[in-house]
Amino acid sequence: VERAEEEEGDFDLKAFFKDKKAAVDHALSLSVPEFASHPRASRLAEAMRYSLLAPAKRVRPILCLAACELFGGSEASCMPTAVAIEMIHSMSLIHDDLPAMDNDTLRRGLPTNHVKYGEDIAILAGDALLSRSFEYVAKYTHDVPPERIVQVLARLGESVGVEGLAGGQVLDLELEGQPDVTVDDLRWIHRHKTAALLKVAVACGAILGGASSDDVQRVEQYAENVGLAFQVHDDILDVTQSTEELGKTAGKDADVSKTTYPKLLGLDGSKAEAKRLINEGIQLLVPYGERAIPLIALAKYIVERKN
Ligand code: GRG
Repeated sequence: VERAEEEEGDFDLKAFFKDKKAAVDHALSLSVPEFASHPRASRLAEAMRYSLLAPAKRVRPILCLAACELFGGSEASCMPTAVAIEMIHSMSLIHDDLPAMDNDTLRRGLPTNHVKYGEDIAILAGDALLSRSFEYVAKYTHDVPPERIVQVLARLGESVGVEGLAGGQVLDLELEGQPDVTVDDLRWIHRHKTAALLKVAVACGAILGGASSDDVQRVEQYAENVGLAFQVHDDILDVTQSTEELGKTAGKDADVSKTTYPKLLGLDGSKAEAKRLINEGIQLLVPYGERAIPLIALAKYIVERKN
């Protein structure tokens, strides 16, 4: 970790982030049409754009691009996949906020999709974003051998299924309000609900960039650590922001029925756990030397962010 930190010296994460985020935001704005061919169906396109283009950090697409570049791939060859991953993320947030799930009214500082467009349109906007993500990778990925594109499509599918987002969401719902949730249960939920998408972002970027299967496995493990740390940090923010910044704009509600890391490990224990996960993740990238600096800096950002 010390060696990684030394090498990171002059790297300007802010500038890297700004540049990548601008490229991703631009690509996202072009990725979904504004209208349907029947004007009365255009509300669907509007609802898709509303959630996809809402202000957000774009952590997953940026991780995807950085992983591709680590192995010598180009931003252009990876951008359709980076965009697709943000589409999947956006779908999961729309569905997560629905009355049948978390029943939230605010997301990314805006009314949730179903509050703005109605539950029917919100469900369909999520479905259409999910299918658009696969269509988008298949149609617009250029200058990459087709077998890599097939691998990306297979992994994207896997990341949403039983061993991905949907599975994680189910266990989360099943265990809500239960008294005997263990740290292992919590890890399973977060490995599936949160880490799976960060993992697939990094793995797909690496595959598109031409990484060997050993390298893909190594960066996937980095991403799993980052994903778990992301969630531990999120739980920490929930506690610190809802007590220290009560009434401010964070928009985070401490949900009393949920088991969280601070409840199981305490606040200091949770901070130590996040640090351990990030340090182990960073350690995995040390063999790549300077080229891994963006991914190392991203990992640190994950546990230093304030929202
Ligand atoms: C419908 C097939 C299907 C799957 C969806 C609802 C669901 C299943 C899964 C829930 C996934 C979920 C909401 C996970 C939480 C992920 C998370 C940490 C979100 C916050 O991500 P940030 O901080 O947010 O990157 P921004 O807004 O910056 O993108």
